[in-house]
Amino acid sequence: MAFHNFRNYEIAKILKEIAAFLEAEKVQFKPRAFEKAALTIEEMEEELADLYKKGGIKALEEIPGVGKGIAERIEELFTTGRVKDYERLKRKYPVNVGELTSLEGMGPKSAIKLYKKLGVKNIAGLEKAVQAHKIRTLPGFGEKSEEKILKGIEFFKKSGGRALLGYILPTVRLIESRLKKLKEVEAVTVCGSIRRMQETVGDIDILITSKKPLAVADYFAKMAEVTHVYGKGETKTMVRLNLGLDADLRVVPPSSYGAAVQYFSGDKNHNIALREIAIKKGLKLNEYGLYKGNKLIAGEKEEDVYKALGLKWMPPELRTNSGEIETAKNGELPELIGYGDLRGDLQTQTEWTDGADSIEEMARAASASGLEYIAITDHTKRLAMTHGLDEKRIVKQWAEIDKLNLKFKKQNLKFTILKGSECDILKDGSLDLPDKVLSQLDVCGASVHSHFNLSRKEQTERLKKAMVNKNVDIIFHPTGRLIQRRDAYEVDIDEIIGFAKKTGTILEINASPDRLDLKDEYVRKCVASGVKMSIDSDAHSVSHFGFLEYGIAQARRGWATHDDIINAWPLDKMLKTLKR
Ligand code: DGT
Ligand code: CA
Ligand code: CA
Ligand code: ZN
Repeated sequence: MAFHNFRNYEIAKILKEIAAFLEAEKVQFKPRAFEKAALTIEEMEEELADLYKKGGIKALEEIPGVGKGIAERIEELFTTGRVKDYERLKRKYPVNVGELTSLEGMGPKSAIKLYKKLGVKNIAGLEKAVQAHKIRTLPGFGEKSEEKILKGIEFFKKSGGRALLGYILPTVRLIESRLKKLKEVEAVTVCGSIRRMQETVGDIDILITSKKPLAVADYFAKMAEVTHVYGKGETKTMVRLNLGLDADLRVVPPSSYGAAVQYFSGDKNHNIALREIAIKKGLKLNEYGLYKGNKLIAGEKEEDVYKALGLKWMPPELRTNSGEIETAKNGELPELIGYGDLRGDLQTQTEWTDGADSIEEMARAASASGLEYIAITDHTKRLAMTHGLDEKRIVKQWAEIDKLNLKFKKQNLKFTILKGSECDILKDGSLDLPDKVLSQLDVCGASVHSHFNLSRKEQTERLKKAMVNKNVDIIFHPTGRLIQRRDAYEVDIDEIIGFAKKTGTILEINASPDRLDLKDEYVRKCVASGVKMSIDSDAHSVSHFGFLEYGIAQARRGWATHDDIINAWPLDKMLKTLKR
């Protein structure tokens, strides 16, 4: 029987929608059960598809919060590719919940409520309702939510259907590894914005060489993730994936493979600049190769194309035509921080606040992923919804950390847990915990979670006041943006970077896929100013340490080296650079 591969986040999304539909139907209890199951599944590390293949429906029922009814629906999804109940409810409520819930703060429940009360079916309909001020009069909404919705709509329009890298990369890698295993495939490279590890991705560009291109095209078009085939042929196959993105598979001859990989890796501006260099040398560059007249002088390997143009090969993350070509000409490209270079992680949350796992579980997961140390940085009391730590609870946490470090020592586990905090910066720039507490930490991060709308001057002063505190080592997610959902707050970034240099404050590159804050442009400014940075996962569960890769990518796109990133250093050296 055919197996339909659905990833955990897709299953969770469907369950959440079912919950909202059932609530609209005024069904009792069930909505809550579906919602809880969705939350559990979202957080799970193991893919349900794998669990199901190994242990069938029994294995699904063993998941806490997943009862028989829900397990049956997941099984239906795997075996038939759909859930009948869900399809029926979707017909009854013809509203594009997926699109509406892509707006910040809009859950499936609100989406369906808007449909029931106002007939809103999608974002276009929602925009009309907002413009007619119909939202503010609805119970449970109001003027503030109307404004928020409008902001969300503006963001949606700007983002133009791009996906977060962190959201799609696991699936892209799965597809890549399956293609690699095919005997008809000789080489595979995922190019485009994904190879450059850009924070968002418009589509997926895959290049292969193969002697049996049609067999590969057939395989590609029939993958479980494919929802539509635009075209299929010897040289190009184009499909739509259930990720909501298109993927192109191009087949090129081995003699052109390097040139094609170069061309389709881009970016466009980098390519245009290379082409100009070729023209100046009396050569012609395109996706088939570098030519002198009709003679191919480079094409098989990407390195050869660069070399023939008088350039060193450069990591794809640098290719934006923002100085990398000139630098490569002079042979002075930076030695970028490597994907395996991090030794520690300086921002993690645990079940003491809004994290899902215990300190010990987080530490062991970090150790298993190759790290040598982590800082536990739970939120502080102002963030009451996360059950933020006050003076008393943080002292209790230290006792547990001491105990665990001792336990690890006895077990010969070379791993250190650091006492830390993600201390809230209050409106006036003072901190949410007193200095006599903060001074006892190993590492203290501080961040803004409120009053995003201060003037540029006030916000800058607020951050500077926190930075001048000698107990504050790192500013976490320094600009507060959420990609495609919330703009950065107004702040004078040059002033902040200058002040970080002056006060010896570290600025964070938050690796969470929707933050990536600092962004690449600002990382580059820090590098130029000699301001040190940390790359932190901001993990809220054991499965989040994988985020570090996106933070490293962002650092690389900002030209950062090993020397710029303090948690790439051994623990002792890292601690010595902190202010305390
Ligand atoms: P995306 O898909 O919007 O996230 O960004 P890319 O960079 O993957 O762009 P895409 O998929 O449109 O094109 C893939 C690569 O093909 C791109 O990185 C560079 C190359 N390319 C596309 N259009 C042009 C062009 O007009 N001129 C040149 N020289 N190269 C181009
Ligand atoms: Ca692309
Ligand atoms: Ca493309
Ligand atoms: Zn935070």
